[in-house]
Amino acid sequence: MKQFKIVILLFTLYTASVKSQHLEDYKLWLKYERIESKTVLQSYADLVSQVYFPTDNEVLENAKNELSTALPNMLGKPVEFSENLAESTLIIDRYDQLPNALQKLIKEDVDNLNDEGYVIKTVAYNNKNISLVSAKTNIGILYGTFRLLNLMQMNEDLAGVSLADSPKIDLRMLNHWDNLDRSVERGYAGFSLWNWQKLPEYIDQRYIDYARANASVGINATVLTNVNANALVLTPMYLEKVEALAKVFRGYGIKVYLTARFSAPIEIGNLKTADPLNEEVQKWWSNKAKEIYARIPDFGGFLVKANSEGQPGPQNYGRNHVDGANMMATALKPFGGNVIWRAFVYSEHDDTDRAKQAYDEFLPYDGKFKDNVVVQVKNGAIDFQPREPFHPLFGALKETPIAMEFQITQEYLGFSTHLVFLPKLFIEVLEADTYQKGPGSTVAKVVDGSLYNNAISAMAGVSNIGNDLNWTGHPFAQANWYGFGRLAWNPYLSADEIAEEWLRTTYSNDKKFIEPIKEMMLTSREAVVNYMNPLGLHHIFDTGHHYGPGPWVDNLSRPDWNPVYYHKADENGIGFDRTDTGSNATEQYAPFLEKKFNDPATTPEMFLLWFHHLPWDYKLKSGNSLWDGIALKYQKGVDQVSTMNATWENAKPFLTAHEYEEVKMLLQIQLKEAKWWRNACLLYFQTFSKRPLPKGVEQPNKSLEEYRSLKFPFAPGIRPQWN
Ligand code: GCW
Repeated sequence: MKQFKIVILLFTLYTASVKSQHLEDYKLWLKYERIESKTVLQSYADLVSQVYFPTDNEVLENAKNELSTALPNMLGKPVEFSENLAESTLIIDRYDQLPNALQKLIKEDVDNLNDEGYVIKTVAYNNKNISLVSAKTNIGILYGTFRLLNLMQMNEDLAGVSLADSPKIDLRMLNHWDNLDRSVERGYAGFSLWNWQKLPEYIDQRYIDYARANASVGINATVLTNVNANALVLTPMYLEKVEALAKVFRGYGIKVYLTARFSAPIEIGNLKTADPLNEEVQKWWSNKAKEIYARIPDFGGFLVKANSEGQPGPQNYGRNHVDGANMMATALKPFGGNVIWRAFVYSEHDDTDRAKQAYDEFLPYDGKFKDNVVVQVKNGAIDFQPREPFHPLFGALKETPIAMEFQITQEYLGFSTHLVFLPKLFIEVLEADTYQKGPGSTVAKVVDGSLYNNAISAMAGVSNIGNDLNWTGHPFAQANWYGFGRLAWNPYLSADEIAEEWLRTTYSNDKKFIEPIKEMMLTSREAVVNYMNPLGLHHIFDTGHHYGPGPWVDNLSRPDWNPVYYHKADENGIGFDRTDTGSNATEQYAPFLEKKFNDPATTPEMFLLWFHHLPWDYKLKSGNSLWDGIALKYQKGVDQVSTMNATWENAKPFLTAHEYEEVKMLLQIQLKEAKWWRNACLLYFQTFSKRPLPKGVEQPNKSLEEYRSLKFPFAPGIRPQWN
C-alpha cells in the first residue's frame, strides 16, 4: 500500500513537472527566471530596492504590473513600491511628471526621442546614483519597462546604463490570416486565438499575454482577420467582439485593424454595387467608418486585398486601385484611420511574367493615393519564397508610403516543423540596395521612410501565431515573431543580436549553450534554401498546401500556379529567363542592378536561376557544372540539417528534458523532409539533365514515381474539410 502511494506521489510529481515544463513554452521570451549569478542578483536588488512608479492610466498600470510579476520571479522577493521619489532607487515616470532637477539630467536624451521612445539611464540625484526610465508618453514608459526587464533577463550590467531608443518605423503590425471559423490560412500553430463565439464577454487570458508579448518587442498594430476577407466582421455582431479585443490591446499600445472586403456594401449593406465612384457606396463606407469609430475611437483602419486571387475589387467596376483605396481613405480620414492597400496582384488574364505584374500595375499610380493610404508590398515579387530578390517596387515608388510585408508563418519554409530563423531572410531583403537614389538606397531606408521622407512608414508580418500551447508550433518559431518585432522597431539590427537576445531570454545565459545554438539559428535559413530552392529556384512546391516538393506539377488551371512555369527545366537547361532576352523583369530594377542581373556572370549565384535559363553544363564560380552545383547544394542543405541535429544533441545538458525532446523530434522530421526535398527534386530534374549525381550526393532511396504519388489532403494551413 505504502509503495502504491509512493508510486502515485511520484506520478503526480512527474505529471506536474511535465505540465509546468510545457507551460514554460507558453511564456515565450518573458520567462523572468530566477537570476543565478549572486553578483548580478545583488546589483539588481540594489537597483530596485525602492521603486517609484506612479500610474494614472491603464498603459502605465500594465507596465507596473509587468514589473510586479517579473521582479519577484527574477529576484526572489517582492518589489517595494514607494511614493517617495526622493528616496527611490528606480524611478519610472513620464518626463513631464518628473521634478525639474531630474528632467535636466535627461533633457537631451528625451529631446531626441520620438513619441514611442524611451530612456533608461543611471543618473546622480540627491547624492546617489539612481536608475531612471522615462519617456514622453505612456507607451514609451511601457516599452522602456519591457526593455529594462529584457536587459535584466540577459543579466546585463545596469550600473551606469545609458540607453535611449525610439522605433524607426511607425506602424509595426501583425497581419493575422485568421478566418471567422477560427481556421488560419497558412497557419501551422493550431486555430485562431480569437474566440469569436465567446467574445465579447469572455476575455481569454491569451489576449492579454498576446498583447504583452507584442508590446515587449514594440508591435503596435494588429490586423485581426484574413486578407481573403469575410464581410461579416464589419457587421455589428462582430464589431462588438472586435471592440472587446481592441479594449484589451489598447492598454498595450496596440491598435486594431480589420480587413475590408471590397464587396461588403453588397454583401452586408444591401447595395447593388460596390463601385468606388458610386455615391451610395461611398456613403456606405463613410457610415461604416463612423460606426466603427463610435465603438473603437483609436481603430487603425482597413487592410485590403483587392482584385487578387479572386478577391473582389475596384476593377470589377472598371475602376482602378487608386479609386478603390482613395474611396476607403476618404471614409477613414475624418477619424484618423489608414488604408493599407496590398500590391500582391497578378492576373490570370495577363501572360506577362507574374514577377512583373505588381510593379507594372502600381508604378503608374505613384503619388496618386491619398495621404492616409499605404501600399503594402511583399518582400519579393513572387510569393514569400525561401529566397527572392527584393521586390522592385521598393525604391521605385517614390511618392507613396510603402509597407514591407514579410511572412512570419512558414508557408514555403517547412511549416512549423522546420527550424528556420527568419530574421536572416528579413535582413537580407532590408540590406539590399535598390540604387534608386544612388548607392546606399537600401530597402530598409525605403521602409523606414527616410529615403523619400514618407509621411507614414510601416512593416507588416503575416503572423505565425495560433492557439498551440507554445503559440507558434515550433518553439524556435517564437524567435521569428520576436525577430520580426525587433526589426520593425529597428530594421538595422543584426540577426546575430536578435538571435542572442531571444536565446538568452528564452533558454539560458550560458555562453556554452548560446554560441553553438546561435550558430545553428544563423545557418538555418541558408540550409532551407539549399534543400528546397537552391541557386534561385523558386515556387516548386506541391499544389495548394505548399507542403513538400512538387516541381513536376504542370496541370493547374493557371499557368502561373504551376511549378514548371517557374523552373522551366528542359533538356537544354533550367531557370527562368528574366533578362532582356526573356521576360525583361530585370528592367524593373535601377540601371545598375538591371545590368548586373542581365548577365549571369555578374548575377549573385543565389539568384542565378531566378534571372537566367542556363545550360546544365554552365560553369559555376566553384568550377562545377550547373547540374553538379544544384545537386551539391541539395546535399549541403541535408548535411546542414544533420549538423543542426548534432548541435542540439550537444545542448542537452543546458535544457530541461521537455525542451530538449521537443526540438529534437522536430529536427528529426526536418532532416527526413530535407532528404525528401533533395531526392524528389534531383530525381525529377535528372530526367532533363540526364547526368549522374556527382560524388558526395547520396543516392535517393525511393523512385521519382513514389515521390510524385505522395498526397496530403489534410495538410494544415488550408481550409479544413470534414471528410
Ligand atoms: O502566399 C499566397 C498564399 C495565399 C495568400 C496569398 C496572399 C491570403 O498562398 O494563401 O492568401 O498569398 O498573400 O494574399
